[in-house]
This record gives sequence, C-alpha cells and structure tokens, in this order.
Amino acid sequence: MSELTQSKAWLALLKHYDEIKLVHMRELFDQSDNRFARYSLQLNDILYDYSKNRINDETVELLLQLANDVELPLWIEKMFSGEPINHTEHRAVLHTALRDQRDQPLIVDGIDILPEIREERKRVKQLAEKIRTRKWRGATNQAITDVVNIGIGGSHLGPLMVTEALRPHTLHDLNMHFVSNVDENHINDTLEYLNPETTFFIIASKTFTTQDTMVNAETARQWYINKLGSEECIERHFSAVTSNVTLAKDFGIAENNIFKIWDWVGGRYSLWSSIGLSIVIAIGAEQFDELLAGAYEVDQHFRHAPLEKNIPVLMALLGIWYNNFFEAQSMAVLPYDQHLHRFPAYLQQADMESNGKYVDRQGHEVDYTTGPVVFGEIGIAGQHAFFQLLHQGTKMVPADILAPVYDFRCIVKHHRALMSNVFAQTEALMRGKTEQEVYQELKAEGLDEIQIKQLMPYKVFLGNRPTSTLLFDTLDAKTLGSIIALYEHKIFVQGVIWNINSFDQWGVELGKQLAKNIAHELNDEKLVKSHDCSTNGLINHYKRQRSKKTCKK
Ligand code: G6Q
Repeated sequence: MSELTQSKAWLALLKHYDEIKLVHMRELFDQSDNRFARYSLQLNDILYDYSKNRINDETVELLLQLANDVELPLWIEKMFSGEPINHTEHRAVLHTALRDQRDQPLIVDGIDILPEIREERKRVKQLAEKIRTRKWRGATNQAITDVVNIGIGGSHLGPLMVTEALRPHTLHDLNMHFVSNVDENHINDTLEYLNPETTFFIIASKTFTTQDTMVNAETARQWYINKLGSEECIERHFSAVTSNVTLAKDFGIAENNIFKIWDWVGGRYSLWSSIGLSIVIAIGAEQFDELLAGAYEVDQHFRHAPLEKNIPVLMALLGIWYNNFFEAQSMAVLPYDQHLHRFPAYLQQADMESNGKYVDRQGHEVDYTTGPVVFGEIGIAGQHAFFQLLHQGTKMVPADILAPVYDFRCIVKHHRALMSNVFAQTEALMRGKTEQEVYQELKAEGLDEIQIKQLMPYKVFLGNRPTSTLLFDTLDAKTLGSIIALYEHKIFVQGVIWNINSFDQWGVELGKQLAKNIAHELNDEKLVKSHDCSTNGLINHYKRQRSKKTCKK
C-alpha cells in the first residue's frame, strides 16, 4: 500500500466520496445561492468557475489537506528554485525561468541562468524582426514570405498552437507552416507551393537526432539545393533551435542561425524558449513578451497564492477528485474560441506525456490511477459529435470549457450564438433533464400519453456531469500565456500528489529507439524473423508488397 492511499486525507476523501457520490449538483445549487461566488476565482482577465463540480466545502477542505500532506508548497519552491526534481534525468525543471521578469539571479549548478536566457531571446528576436520587416534576404536577395518549422512533439505542438491562437496578430504577407510527420506527404504537401528563394526553415529539435525531424530536415535541404541548383547561401534559408549545436553545425547550419535551448527545459514546456522562434516570427517580439508576461503572472500567483485561492492547485485537485475517487478515466478540454483549435492537441501532450506514468518517484508501481486520457475539440464542433456521450454516456467525463467574453472582431451576432451554447451546455450537463421536465416538454409538443411514455427514457438526462469554465476577456497574447501556464502548473500539482516524475518521457524515448532498430531492417528485401510472428508478418508483408513497386530513394 502506498503512503498516498494510506494518508489521512486520502482515507477521509474515500469516506467523504461515499457520502457525496449520489448527491446531485442540482441539490447543491438549491442549497446555496452563493455557490458561484464561493467556488469561483478571478485572476486578471480570467474567471475560473468551478462551482459546477461535485464538491462541497468538505471536499475542498480534504483535497487541500491532501495537497498539504504531500508538501505541495515545498515542491513548488523546489521547482521554481531549480532543484533537480526531474530525478530520472538529473535535471532541474525551469520553464518558469524563461518567463521570469525579476531582477534576481537564478543559480543553477553555480551559474546565474537568467542572463544567458535573455541573451538568447535577444538573438531570436533580432532574427525574427529581420524576417518580419523584410530585411532578411534570401540567396537571390528576396524577402522571406514563408517560414517552415520542422519539428515534432514538444518542438511542434506548442509553437503551432500559439501561432494559431494568435492568428489575428500575425502578418498577412508572411505564411507560417509546421511540418511534423515523417510521412512524406506532410513535407511535400507543404513545399509543393513554396518558392525556395523566399522560404526560411527552422529545424526545431532539442536533441537534433529525432528521426522524423531529421528526415524532414534533410528533404527540405535537398529540395532547396535541387531548386536553386547549389548549396550556396543555404545559411540564408536554414536555422536551428537545439541543445546540440555540434550536430546542427554538421547539418550545415551557420552558427549565427543556431539558437540554444537548455536541458532544464522539457520539450513540452519549451514554447517559451528559442523553440518559440516560429512564434516570434509570426507575432513579433512585443506580442511574445506579452505571452511571457501572462505566464509570469500565473507563475507568481501559483507560487504565492494560498492553496485555497490558487487556480492551478484547484484545477489539479478537482482532477484528482474525479480521477481517483469517481474513477473517471478521461477529461475533455473544450475551447469555444476557434483560434484555440490546436489547444486540445497541445494539452494532450502536456498532460499525458507528463502524467502518464505508473512508477512513483521511489521506483515502485503505484496502487492508484494517474494521468487521465485527455481529449478535446472546439466545443461547438464537439457538440455535434461526441457531446452525446458527455450527456448520456455511461462514463463520467469531467470537462473544462474555455471561452472568450469578446472575440477578435467583436461581431455580436456570432458571439451571442457561440456563448449561448457555452452557458447552455454547462447548465445542461449540470442539471440534466428530469422526467417531469421531459413530460411537460413533450406534452407541449402535442404528443399523446403513449408516445410520451415510449420516448421518455431516451429524453431524460441524468445531469450531474461536472464542468469547470475558464471565461477570459479575450484571447490576446497575455491571456494565452496565462492559460497555458495554468495548465502547466495544474499538471505539476497532480504529478506531486501522485508522487510521479512529470518531467521525463521514457515512453517517447522507447518509440524513438524501436523505430531506429526497425528502420535498419527495412533497408533491404530480406524477410525478417527477429520479432514476434505478428510483427514479422507485418514487416514481411510490407516488404513483399513494397518490392512490387519502384520507389524513389
Ligand atoms: C517532450 C518530449 C517529446 C519531444 C519530441 C521531439 O517533452 O520530449 O515530445 O519534444 O520527441 O524531440 P526533439 O526536440 O529532441 O526533436
């Protein structure tokens, strides 16, 4: 039995769960008029409403007790001060340093890391500004019109999500492209309409060894050489973001165009670093600073607000409540702002790669469940797709709803329609629809008693389905920075409570290692027998079929 499941707070929560599990949120709302005031918090432009959750004061008190029992405040300090809490990789976890706005040194391994961070950011901004202002010229003295970020996972999802989210702040004559899939279609579909004379590549790879990225990077370089007929001036068209400067130079990238990241920045937490080069090119230095400022404000809140008023802490505790006590297996993230359309994919990595672990910090298998399956989609699209399961399925899927008070163009007709859905959905998920309500509704539609009786079971909604709502004024860079940081810290808190290392990713490393081995076996037509019979069968079928067609190298 783990310490966690034997802790006083955990046992008390189990008992409390038995008492509250059948209580309907309708009752909780009926009991108190100030439930919204009690269970909502405001941080700058963001309102966090967690009142539509299956909690009462005792739940919150016990969950906070759990956070205190695992010494959460101490862990928060450990992270911010650069202790090597990523113990399996012997690394500090310092994405917060990348947005630190203070004038105080931050010493890691005897060195103040802030000056180097700021110096590197200056270089990133200089390059970005040259490209944005058309001062950066390609091999044939033309300005850049297209930027292609080649990277995957943490070197892709964050920059893509932010660039899409802040689309209104991007330049109309500078197109951003993001290539991640090693499937040739991704890079070739992207390059098909581009002009090498006006295209600039960013090879974003912390290790500079990731197969997918390196194969795509090689294809891009070859495309450039083929089209322009020589390797000359390649430095005008290629840059790299990496911690492996040597490999980037070997690839042929000029030292001036190589931007550093450090091993204390995890890939999925790296959009704040030079990995954000594509973001800075897309939105400009000022907006990027706003993004950092928004995240910094949340960092300050997370570090200093008392746990009971701390938004990421409460978000995390609610997740624990559903995951470990209600045994919910998943959580949905449902942005209603179209510009956040890549946010679910981004969060999926941030959360599942961080907390999808079954071994605790002491190397033991845990006896409780950890990270949920995170999924999501633009809320409106989800309503016409999987919301059916959220309303009437047999599984509880706690959901986060994110919505803006006003959107970029502030068009009333659209926004009113959008927001009526936001409010209606959270209300419906909470309240459901009783037999009596269904009866009245069907009666008003003119159905007779027999028809009503037949339809009744299908039209009843049990409700009591939890949602939390983040309502923000508008999706500007600062607010986006804050939203991302809220989720980063939520994930961290859950990792602390589950006693797992949220900052390594051995599952990802496994994929990289396995693919490398099998790639060798695909070099020739010899049939293989080194795997299980299914894998052998699949590889050999592939080889036989492939040999019937002549393909390019
Ligand atoms: C993120 C992971 C992983 C990583 C990619 C790309 O936290 O480590 O998603 O970002 O595998 O790695 P490189 O940046 O090294 O190419």
